[in-house]
Amino acid sequence: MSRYYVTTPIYYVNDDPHIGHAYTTLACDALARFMRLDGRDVRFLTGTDEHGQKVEKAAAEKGIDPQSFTDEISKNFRRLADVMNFSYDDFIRTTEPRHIDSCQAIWKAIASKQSPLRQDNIYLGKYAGWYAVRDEAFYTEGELEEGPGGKKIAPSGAEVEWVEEPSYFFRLSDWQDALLKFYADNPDFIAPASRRNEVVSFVEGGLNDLSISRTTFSWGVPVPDDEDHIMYVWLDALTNYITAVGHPDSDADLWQYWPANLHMVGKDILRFHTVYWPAFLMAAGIEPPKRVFAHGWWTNEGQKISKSVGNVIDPFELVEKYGLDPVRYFLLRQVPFGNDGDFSHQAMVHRLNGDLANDLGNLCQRVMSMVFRNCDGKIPESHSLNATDEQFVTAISDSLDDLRALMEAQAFHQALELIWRHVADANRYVDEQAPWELRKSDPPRMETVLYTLAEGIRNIAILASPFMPDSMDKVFETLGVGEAERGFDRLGPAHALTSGTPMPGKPQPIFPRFVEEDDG
Ligand code: ME8
Repeated sequence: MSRYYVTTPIYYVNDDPHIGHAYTTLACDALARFMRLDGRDVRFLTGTDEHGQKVEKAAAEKGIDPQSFTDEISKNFRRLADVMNFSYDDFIRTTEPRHIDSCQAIWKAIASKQSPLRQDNIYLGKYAGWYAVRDEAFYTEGELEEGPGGKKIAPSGAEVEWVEEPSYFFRLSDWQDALLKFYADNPDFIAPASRRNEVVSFVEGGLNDLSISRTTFSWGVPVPDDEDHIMYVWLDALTNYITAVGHPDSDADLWQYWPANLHMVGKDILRFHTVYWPAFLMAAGIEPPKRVFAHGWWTNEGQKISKSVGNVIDPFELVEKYGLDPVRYFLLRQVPFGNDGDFSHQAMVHRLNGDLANDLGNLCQRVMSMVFRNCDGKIPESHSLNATDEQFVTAISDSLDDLRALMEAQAFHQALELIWRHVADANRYVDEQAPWELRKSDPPRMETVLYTLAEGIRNIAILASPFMPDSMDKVFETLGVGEAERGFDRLGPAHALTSGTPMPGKPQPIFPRFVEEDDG
């Protein structure tokens, strides 16, 4: 069975989860569910990034020791994953012993080997330069801008501070050609294409050696054989992706999942994943991941989301207000994946009442209610299907190849568009066949039409379930489709519904319309 290993970024525990975190993990969840239904052996990893100055500072501000602080906040990310119905296989925390061991092992592996220019990969020096705690990143003078009050600001908008301390360096500058060759040999490594160009020109511009240890605080993984230093939090964090599949034990069963098929990240952390990470791995003698996709940024009603503006979107509140699957649908449908997107109440309600309540919800409710009322609460006989009936259903099952290609490209919005074309076809078929008019004039034809529609809905539900698993499970239950019969191998006429299967009860609407509360 072919393996599929997909990862989310591990989120900083300096603050509570927000819509951006939910978004990235949701995209991975839809992929993981899709690949599982497609018969692949999936490993889906998420977790929390718990070391570093930013987390240490946040704990100190609350007057709590960093370990207890991270224990608390990490739970909120796990709760988010559960509330959002994320099907992760492992939740890693960088404070776990397995991860500390793995970080020290990668450090030793890098240090024990030479760079392509035959120098030590790691050397001791002194860092004197700018650091942004918010980004946990080093910046050169040339990258900084003048902010309000003459303060120096990183391109991300984060404030920087001057840091001078002894530090180990990774000889990143020696890896420039190896990286450029890797990008050229693996054209799909960085997606979307515009991001790829951005990274290639950055690396072509030349690379500085990277400071990979800190000495002025202590919340981190100790550098092997030098207790004055802790490892730079990004080297620590990136290593989570291999820790979780057994590193440094290359005999572990889990190690079969490496290299990862996909690291999903936001555009803010592209450079760490496509420059530093493959360089660290090559230096340690480990194969780099197959692909990194950097998605875009959400704003709230046109405004940048920020705590100081007070417009942070709480994913728990969204789910409470609109329902889980509408939120899952909206986030993946509204914005071409890779682009920036804007969250607005109006757009959310428009999708919920349009695509979900009207198009898919009404289709299911109309058809299932007619079956329930007119066919004795059982899946009707199919009698003889004509060419229109057959084409209507097989067009749905035959679209799996196209859908798979879209998912492999992380084009979630197009995948949903494709499924919704089937929904539109189904609604057209209902209107054209008008089963309600056949009830008296031609009852067997009415049964055939309702059977065909139920079968169309079954196929649509299989394709849509990676995106909206709970709602599609309700559809399967109404149709009497068992849990083991919901995979992609059940698509198409060979596994069609069995006539006479009883429906469990009166069908209930799956997507109720969102009605504005009357303020007046
Ligand atoms: O960067 N829109 O963690 P982090 C879309 N610990 N996505 C958003 C978003 C927004 N407005 N805001 C955040 C870190 N995200 C590191 C990662 S990985 C080895 C270490 C998402 O908590 C997006 O995926 O700051 C972004 O990359 C991530 O949250 C940053 O999460």
